[in-house]
Amino acid sequence: MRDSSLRSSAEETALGSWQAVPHPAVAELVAGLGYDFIGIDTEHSPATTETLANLLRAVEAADGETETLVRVADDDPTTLGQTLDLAPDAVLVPMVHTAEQAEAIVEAVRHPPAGNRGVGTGRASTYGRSLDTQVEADDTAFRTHVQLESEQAVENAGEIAAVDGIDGVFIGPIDLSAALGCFGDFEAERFTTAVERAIEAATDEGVAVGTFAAGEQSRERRLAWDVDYIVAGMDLAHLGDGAAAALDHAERL
Ligand code: 3PY
Repeated sequence: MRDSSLRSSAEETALGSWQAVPHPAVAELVAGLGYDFIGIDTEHSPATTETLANLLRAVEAADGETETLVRVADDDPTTLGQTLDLAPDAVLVPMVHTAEQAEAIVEAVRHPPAGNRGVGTGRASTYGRSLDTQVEADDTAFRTHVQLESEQAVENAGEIAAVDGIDGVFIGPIDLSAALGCFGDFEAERFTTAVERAIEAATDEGVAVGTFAAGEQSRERRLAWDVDYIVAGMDLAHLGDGAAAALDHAERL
C-alpha cells in the first residue's frame, strides 16, 4: 500500500472537515479541533486564489499538523499550478472520468522533465528562495487525488488509480448518484454497486480512497465502507444546523 498522509494509520480512517466558507477564522477554528485534514473547496465556493492562500496560512497557524486538501475548480493546468504554488498538502481534482485525463493532470502538476508545470515563485518555493528544492521535491511535496463521480469514472476506476502520480481517489456521492439516475438515493443498488466497484478497483491499485460522510447517517454508513479518509464535517452544515437549533430552542422557551 502506498503511504498516504490522508490515512491516519492502516486501521484508522483519517477524518476531515470541509470548508466552503472561505474565511480564515473558519479555517483557524476548525483546524484547532483535531481533525486530520481540512478539505478546502474552491469548486463550489467563492474562494479565490488569494483567499485560498490565507486559508492555508490559517490552517497551518492553528496547529501545524492538520493537513490541507484543496479541491480545485477544474483540471486546467493553470488552476492546478496556481493552487500548488500556494503549497497545500494535497489537491483534489473533480470530475475525472478517464485514465487519459488523470495522466494529463499528473503532467500538469509535475515540473519538467516529468511534466510541464511552470516553475513559480510562490509559497511552495518560499517565494522563489528555494526554487531548486521545489522542483526537486516536485513529486513528494504534495499528493494528487481525483474525484470519481460518473458512471464512466467508476468503469475506469482501476485504470485511473493505476496512473503513476495519482495518490488517491475520492468518491463524490452526490454527483455519482445524480449521474447514475438515482440522485440522493444512496441506498439504490446501482449506487452501492458502483461505490463498491470503485473502492475495490482503487484499493487493488494501492491508492487511498476517500469520500464525503458529513451527516450523521452517512458517517455511520460510510465509515463501514473500506475507505481511508472521510470528510466527517462541513462548515455550512454546522452553521445551518446550529442556527436552526438555536432558533427552534428559543421559540420553544
Ligand atoms: C459530491 O458529493 O458528489 C460532491 O462532489 C459534492 O460537492
